[in-house]
Amino acid sequence: MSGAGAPRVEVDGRGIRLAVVAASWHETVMGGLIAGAERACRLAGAEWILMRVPGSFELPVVAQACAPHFDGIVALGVVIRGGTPHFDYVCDAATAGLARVALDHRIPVGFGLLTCDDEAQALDRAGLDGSREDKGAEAAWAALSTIAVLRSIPPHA
Ligand code: DLZ
Repeated sequence: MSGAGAPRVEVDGRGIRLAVVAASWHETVMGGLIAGAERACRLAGAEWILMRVPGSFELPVVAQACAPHFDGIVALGVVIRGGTPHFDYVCDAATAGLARVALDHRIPVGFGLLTCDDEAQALDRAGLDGSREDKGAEAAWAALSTIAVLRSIPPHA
């Protein structure tokens, strides 16, 4: 999937509280993703708290626990393909679990899970100096924008 065509979104996040739930594998990349999400929250005027989980597989359960208490979730993780099918199991479980949290709780979940063939691909998307993309910020903007869309739906539409 190409990152070309990503929208540049201006959002007003004042009064909004996000839970940024971040995995802990691949710490350099995670540092970039977290910094990007926090930068986006700060620019939008939103509040956030950061929660670290061990791996991407643990993102959904903590997102689920946060859902009743926040306006939106930003889920961040990096999974790098190895030589076994483990990659597919972790990616599928994290993706399906986060989508389920969003729908079950009707809460926006910014999807900042990088699923990469190697570390170079992940670094290129981490919002670090020299990265081409900033997926942590994109995930936070997506959550904030979707909160605004949900709030704009007329009650009797
Ligand atoms: C086990 C594992 C492996 C091999 N690779 C990654 C990875 O690249 N990224 C990541 O976020 N987590 C990885 N994990 C850990 C699993 O997500 C999970 O934390 C463990 O299986 C324990 O439940």
